[in-house]
Amino acid sequence: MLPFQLTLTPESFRNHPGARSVLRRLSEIANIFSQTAEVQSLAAHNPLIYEFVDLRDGLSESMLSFGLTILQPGAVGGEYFMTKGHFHAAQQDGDEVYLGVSGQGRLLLQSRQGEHREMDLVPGAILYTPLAWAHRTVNVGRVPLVFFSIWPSATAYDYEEITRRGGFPQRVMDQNGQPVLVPNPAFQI
Ligand code: S6P
Ligand code: ZN
Repeated sequence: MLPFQLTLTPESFRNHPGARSVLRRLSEIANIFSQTAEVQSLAAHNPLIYEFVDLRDGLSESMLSFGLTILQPGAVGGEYFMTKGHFHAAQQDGDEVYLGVSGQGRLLLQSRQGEHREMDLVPGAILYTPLAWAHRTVNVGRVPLVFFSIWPSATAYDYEEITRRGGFPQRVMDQNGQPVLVPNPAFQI
């Protein structure tokens, strides 16, 4: 492998050799939103919720993986657009760093014991997620939320545990144009 450089733009990441864009439309992640009737009403349109431009492919386990996420603005029944969220699987946990590039977001975190934290993901913010804290991002603004993430390539993913728990302890709802954290009654460890 040779040295290379990128800039913090979607185009730079998309055009990099080996980059892979993962597109998540509403139909694929419908079960993460609490308002099922509103999910149904948006089903025909099936909006793009986010794109994750992933530079994991082709990297060996001793390397770093990284990517750029572009999370669209919007809401489903008052719940802001968000990512699926994941743990990094127990046998291959790894810490992770997020860097806010543009837009206004929240990072939701939960530990394996069910503790939770929320942090602002805004331009210039550097957010450190320690091993074993699951993470989900939420766009609480009116423009796309763009952020950079970097983590050890050996890290594995666990999305199923998030589904099993009913999501994260907190949800972020739009109340009169303002993001408000509300407890998620469906959450269980
Ligand atoms: C990777 C890191 C992010 C997410 C991306 C999409 O460890 O946490 O790059 O992969 O934001 O989110 P998700 O939950 O669909 O993987
Ligand atoms: Zn992650």
